[in-house]
Amino acid sequence: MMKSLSLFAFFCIISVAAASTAYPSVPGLDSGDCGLTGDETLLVPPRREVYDAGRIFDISHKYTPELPVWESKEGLANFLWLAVSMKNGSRANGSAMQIGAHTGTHVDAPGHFYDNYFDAGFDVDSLDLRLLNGLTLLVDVPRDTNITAEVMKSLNIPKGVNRVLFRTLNTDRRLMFKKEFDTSYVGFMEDGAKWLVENTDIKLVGNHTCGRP
Ligand SMILES: *[C@@H]1O[C@H](CO)[C@@H](O)[C@H](O)[C@H]1NC(C)=O
Ligand SMILES: *[C@@H]1O[C@H](CO)[C@@H](O)[C@H](O)[C@H]1NC(C)=O
Ligand SMILES: *[C@@H]1O[C@H](CO)[C@@H](O)[C@H](O)[C@H]1NC(C)=O
Ligand SMILES: CC(=O)N[C@H]1CO[C@H](CO)[C@@H](O)[C@@H]1O
Repeated sequence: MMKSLSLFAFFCIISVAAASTAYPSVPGLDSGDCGLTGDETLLVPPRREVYDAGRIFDISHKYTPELPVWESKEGLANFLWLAVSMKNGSRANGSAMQIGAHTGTHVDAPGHFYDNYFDAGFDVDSLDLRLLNGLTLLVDVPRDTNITAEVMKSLNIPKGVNRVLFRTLNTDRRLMFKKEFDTSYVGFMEDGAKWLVENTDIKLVGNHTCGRP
């Protein structure tokens, strides 16, 4: 038992250093908190965002009632409830939730934009897991523009790079922490997306990939 405790403490130190430089943490989530208080009677859930000294990052946003929802002012609101509870005599606590599949950190299925793909059953399970996991290039996009063909060209992303996470003005504006959906978010313009497909080896794009008309 003691051995596994010190291992947790070790991970914790690493994640504090790495998380502060690599990814804006979720507010209210202290990534330095490794769930150990020294007092073993006090239970604190371990929540880590960085693993193995930066080999794996958890970049998902926490689902909270304030998380923005597409074109809504209300945010996610009461999406989670205790359907059965021990306090009411059940053997276990069981939560239920209701959210749109396009909410928070998610991947778009091929059927999201193409009806024929939807009808043919191209759901997220049809995506290649090898593509969804692995080495990813984090690229900073100039903050005064949407992602156009010209911007894509200027980023000079080398051939052979398959996964790219685009960090944009959205991050600086902390849009994912604003309850009211903000339509002025930065995203790919159609010519930017076309340039990417025609001139790079990128197969996985992180963040806003919705083409603007
Ligand atoms: C179980 O549900 C009760 C409410 O009925 C709650 O007070 C308690 O914290 C829950 N326990 C766990 C382990 O989630
Ligand atoms: C327990 O059951 C009562 C009566 O059905 C209900 O009003 C209450 O919300 C329930 N509490 C929980 C935690 O499930
Ligand atoms: C990106 O495009 C959106 C929609 O046209 C616009 O509201 C926003 O201001 C643009 N952002 C930048 C930085 O140009
Ligand atoms: C990695 C990255 O750029 N994430 C950003 C995606 O866009 C939201 C806003 O919609 C930002 O809050 C994220 O930081």
